[in-house]
Amino acid sequence: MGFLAVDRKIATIPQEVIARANAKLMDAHLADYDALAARLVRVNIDIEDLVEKLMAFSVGLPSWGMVSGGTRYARFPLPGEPTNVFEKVEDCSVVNQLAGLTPRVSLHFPWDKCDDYEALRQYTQTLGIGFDAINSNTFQDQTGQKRSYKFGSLSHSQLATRQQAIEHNLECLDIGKKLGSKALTVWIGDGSNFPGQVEFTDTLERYLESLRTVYGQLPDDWRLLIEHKMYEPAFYSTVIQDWGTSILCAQALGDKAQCLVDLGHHAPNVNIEMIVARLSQFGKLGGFHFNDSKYGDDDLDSGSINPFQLFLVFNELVSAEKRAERTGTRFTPSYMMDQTHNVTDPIESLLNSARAIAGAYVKALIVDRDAMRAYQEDNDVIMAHNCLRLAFESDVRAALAMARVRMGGAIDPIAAYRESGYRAHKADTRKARTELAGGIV
Ligand code: RM4
Ligand code: MN
Ligand code: MN
Repeated sequence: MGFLAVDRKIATIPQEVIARANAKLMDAHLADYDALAARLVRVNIDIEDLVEKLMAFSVGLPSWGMVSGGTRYARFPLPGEPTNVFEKVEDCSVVNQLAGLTPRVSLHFPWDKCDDYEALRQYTQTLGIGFDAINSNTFQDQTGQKRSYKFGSLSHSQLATRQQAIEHNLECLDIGKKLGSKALTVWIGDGSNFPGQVEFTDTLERYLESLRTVYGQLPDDWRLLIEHKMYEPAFYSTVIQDWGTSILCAQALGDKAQCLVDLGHHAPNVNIEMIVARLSQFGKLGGFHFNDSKYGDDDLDSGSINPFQLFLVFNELVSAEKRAERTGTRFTPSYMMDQTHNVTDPIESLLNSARAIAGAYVKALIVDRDAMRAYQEDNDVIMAHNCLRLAFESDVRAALAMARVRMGGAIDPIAAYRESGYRAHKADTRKARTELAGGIV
């Protein structure tokens, strides 16, 4: 099999560094690729189709995940981490260069505020990166802010606080329009910590009323993504606590409102892949925040804890894609990551995550759906289940590596990244991020 590196015009890591790293692994990679191709031929799958699909697949990076995060207790900064949105975008382009598949960044305001959005747009474009959904933040107070969000934002009991939260979302829309984003993700921390603290119906009613104003200003080709979360920071009740409330709100608002599923925002053991199926069946699956978790909203690297769940989610996505093809409808959820990197270099975590997400997608693509359907009709449980198991247990790494190589990326992204000395160089040239306070991101 040949090897066709795209000549990328812009690269943050010198392309010869990647080429040198790849040269060491190329023979083994091509042998693995041929072996995988031969195995897939036996089940009537052309590996070239898979690589093509992979190259067309993409997932957005979280700007807030580019810096080292922390827990409630502490944050341990990483020398060379970005200190502003331009540097965050620069690191995103490194991830994209090495791993491919991550050509967009999702910004979070006011964290990513800057003085010149046109300059940001142009800079981002030269690095081959585009903008995914813009995220608003009314779950924290910002310096100089008139009213506090301590007791809520879009659902706050006082109109003036709700108004302030609405205005922040409208400002996010304006920034997003300047940058060329096409979606606004709204996640609120509103809720209560004690029974009796709020009236459930009133808070949701106020939330909807506020969001209607934001929705009213949404351009026609945008969508409003509603992100639910079971708890935290509100520990007794959350206003948008689950996908049920999320879909009700999306339906009440209109066609441009859809639901965003963050994998870490559910109770343990919840069947998330089924939520995905339900939302897509009713045209309300708008996007994802990929991450992994063991206990709560841990924001760990995608695929690091429960790769089978990630695969099952993609199994539903591929089946929804196929249904859309059959019915001539559009199915275009926005895939994004939402991770916090407390003890790893964010670039390395995101490289691993891109591989895990794309891997789950390819495995979902090789599920023998016709056979599975026949077994389902026949109630042949073990064989239907095995259609999933066999796909999940396949080693598809060579297909992923080939997609990366063809996009100018690395066979082993982390090895190439380490060989480049990128972070050490940034530690010398970027100013240090000093605030040491705890905090999720
Ligand atoms: C929340 C939620 C949001 C993200 C913030 C930082 O838990 O996942 O998507 O914007 O964290
Ligand atoms: Mn999220
Ligand atoms: Mn979260």
